[in-house]
Amino acid sequence: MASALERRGIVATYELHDRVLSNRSSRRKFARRHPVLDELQQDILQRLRKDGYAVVPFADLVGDAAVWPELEAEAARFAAVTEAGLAAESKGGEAALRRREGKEFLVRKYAYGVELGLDDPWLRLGYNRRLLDVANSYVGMWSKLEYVDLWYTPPIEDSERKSSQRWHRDFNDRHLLKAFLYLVDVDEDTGPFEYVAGSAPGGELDHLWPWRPLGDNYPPEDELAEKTADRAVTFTAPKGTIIFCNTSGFHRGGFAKTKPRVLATVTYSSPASLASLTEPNYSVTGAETNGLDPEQRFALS
Ligand SMILES: O=C(O)CCC(=O)C(=O)O
Repeated sequence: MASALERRGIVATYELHDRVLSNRSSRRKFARRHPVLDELQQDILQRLRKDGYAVVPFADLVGDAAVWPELEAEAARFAAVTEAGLAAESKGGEAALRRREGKEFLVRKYAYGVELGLDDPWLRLGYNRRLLDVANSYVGMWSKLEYVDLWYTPPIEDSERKSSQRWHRDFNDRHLLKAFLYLVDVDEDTGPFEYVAGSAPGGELDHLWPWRPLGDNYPPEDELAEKTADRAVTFTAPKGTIIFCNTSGFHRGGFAKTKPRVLATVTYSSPASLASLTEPNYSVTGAETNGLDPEQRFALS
């Protein structure tokens, strides 16, 4: 009973912040300082509005040729450390690998409660204006950068999908945009990300087990597959591919069979979500955000 009441309180807080409090003021901020999107960003936005996802090569969107080699090298370092840790664990040893309850099948670089400097390459990816302007335009307000991480998903022998390897909607916001950056080539055996086109709120399939704050978001896999078969997209793609998507629509991934998957992920949420349903996984050290644009400062605050 207490927990049902608590849930109702959280849902009411979310709706209040979405309609009246934080999101309204965030929408106003966006209306006052509209980003100017180039042709590629506008195209991404249109695809996001139509299907709930858009795929783009990192090099085309970010453009700065120095950034990709740095991210690739950082990712390779993380993969090497993780693989050494996994090897030690398999021999009965201990390794300081970060995992989260319920999603133990993948290893995270940061997980939760990490302090990051503004020069952190993954944080920089999250507050890069090329991505942030797409996110803010999609949600129609200044968004918050809620989560920044690098994931290593080892291949597993398990034949059964678990948690986010199964079709689900993220429970924590209807104004949600994630960007997944593949750091290795991803094929069918590498646990590709998958998405049901048109299933985000406002899409043609939003009526299927519709999104609700804190909703019951894992329908039976076979029923969902039956109803959405022709709309499910599997993102096999080379490294250096960004997948933007609203994960309040149906998605799944990370069911790696024979090869590890390495990807970076950043999440943009509305302020209402942070007021009720989520917490950022990082804090920024040094309070050095003064040199950033107001949109970036807001995203990191
Ligand atoms: O690992 C994947 O491909 C799925 C990730 C996911 O479900 C999420 O980030 O919400």
